[in-house]
Amino acid sequence: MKNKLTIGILSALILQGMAAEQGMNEMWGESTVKLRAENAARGQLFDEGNYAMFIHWGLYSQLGNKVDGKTYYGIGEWIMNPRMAGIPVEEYKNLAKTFNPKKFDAKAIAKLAKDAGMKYIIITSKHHEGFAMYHSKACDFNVVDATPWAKDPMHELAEACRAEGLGFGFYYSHNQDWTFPGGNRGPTTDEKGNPATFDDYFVKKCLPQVEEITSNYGPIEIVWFDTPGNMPKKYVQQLVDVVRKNQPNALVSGRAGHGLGDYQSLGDMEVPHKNVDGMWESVDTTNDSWAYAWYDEYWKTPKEILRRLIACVGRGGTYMLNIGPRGDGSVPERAARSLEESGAWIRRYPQVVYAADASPWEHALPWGDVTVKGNRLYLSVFEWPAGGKLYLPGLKTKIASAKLLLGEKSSAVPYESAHGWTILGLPPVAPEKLVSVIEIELAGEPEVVPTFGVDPDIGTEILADFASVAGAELSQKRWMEKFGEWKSVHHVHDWTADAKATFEVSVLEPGDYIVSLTYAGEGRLVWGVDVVGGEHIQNQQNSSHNYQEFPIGWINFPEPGTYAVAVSFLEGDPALASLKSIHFAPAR
Ligand code: JFZ
Repeated sequence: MKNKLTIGILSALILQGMAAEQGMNEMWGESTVKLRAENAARGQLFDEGNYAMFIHWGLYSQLGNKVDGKTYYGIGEWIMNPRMAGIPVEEYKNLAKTFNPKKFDAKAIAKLAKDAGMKYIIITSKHHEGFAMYHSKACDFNVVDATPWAKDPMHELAEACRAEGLGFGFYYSHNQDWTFPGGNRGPTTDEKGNPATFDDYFVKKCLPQVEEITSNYGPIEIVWFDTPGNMPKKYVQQLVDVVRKNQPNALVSGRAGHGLGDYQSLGDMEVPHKNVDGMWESVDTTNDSWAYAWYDEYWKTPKEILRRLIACVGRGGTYMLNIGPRGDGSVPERAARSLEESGAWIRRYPQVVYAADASPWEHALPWGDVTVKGNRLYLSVFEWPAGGKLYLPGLKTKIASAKLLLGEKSSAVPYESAHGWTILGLPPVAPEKLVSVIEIELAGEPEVVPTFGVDPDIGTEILADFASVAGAELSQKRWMEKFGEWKSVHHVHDWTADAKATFEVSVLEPGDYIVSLTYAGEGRLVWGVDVVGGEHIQNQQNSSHNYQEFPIGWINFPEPGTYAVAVSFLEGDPALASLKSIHFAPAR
């Protein structure tokens, strides 16, 4: 559909300055922006808030991954574990004698979460190593009875959250307890040398502590049980029953075990590539460790936080992002800065995140991602097109209006359709430093053809998750970069002679495109790429243990339309050849 003015003329109007169009602040979801814990329905902060703060803070934080002068690389809350420093139980328990977090400031942390745009905080009440960060009467290995600080930070933090209108909840490691007799991976005998069973741990510590954290800190948003391992269902059920009894409005995390959680917790540090149905969350961290690690200065930028948050919302879920306060209770300043800057953006565009629904494309797009509110699409543009045109493949619903937003102001965006694509005319400079937003109001329910579009302007990567595979395997591979730092890839592997990984693509602009493949493997490999029914190219390239992008060559799409592009493995070690994705870039 072509509107009355050509793209050129309207672009000129845009360049003359953003036309301030009021009416942007209609009540699309003001109530959601002002969604406060005290008036939220059960699960509303989770399901509409879509964004939360995770906090890992405990005795391990004062070590910061350094023990006797040696640094251990990996997730800091596991420092006691043999896979890290292997600290004996009694030596670890002695750490409590020096825990004195004088810089802990509950109000500042709650304000940080609020300013970040987060809707609740979940903090470690007891992690795997067994130290309770609250005043527990069930076990004196806790922050009040065992430390010189002798304060319960959780009362202050719960109160500070309430004052900011945030929800509050606890992480609790219900199966693992490395310091209490009978805890999973803990001592197998008690102080008298008598055998200790899991039941001993459960009855003496776990169950009473879950009673405590669900009784003594006011309304709880979520009890975040973790790593159930082989914990028998009867125990998990008892804990869930306690939560239901004491906190009927609380959710139980997906990691309670035996499917007894209220939602699905995905694996760590990953954002799904495809839409996921139902209530689910991704948990991630501001650097690469959950607990504070002195060396870990690799922080997510404000833009990366927004990219992962919007991707989670775009796939239909909730994003919980972690901070790891230092042993003195202070929050790493760079983490705070990224949270505050990304939070400032969310305050300008709350409609993109809060009570927003998943993208009808069901995956990210080359320039960014889409979230939905009713019949409004919010296009979050992370990579601003230099050519002044943004390409949107497969939108079938008629457009009523298209606007480039600048906070509450906006300007009309010219658009036209061609071969099932919508081409939006944009000014040469992005209006926002981090992410610019285009609002498309549709004349009805969003309906799209979710075929991957080969963007005529910027590179298009299509992950192996989206391939149809025959004669090889497609599976998710997970590994740890550093200990506990989880990565994952969906890859095509175990190739047979006539195996094919086929990608369906929509092409708007015919012509030559540079095709590259991202893969891992060993030695030199020969890959083939076919436009099914059209050109075949192949090339030999080297390979690497790590996933790396290698060019294969130019390939031609003779006219606009939908094509099948098939990747084949022709020479090399088929057992180690692991295909992660295919890339298309205009050959210009
Ligand atoms: C667990 C903890 O062991 C870790 O210390 C941290 O608290 C994290 C948030 O949760 O780690 C996990 C748990 C589950 C998976 C990966 C790491 N998983 O399902 O892939």
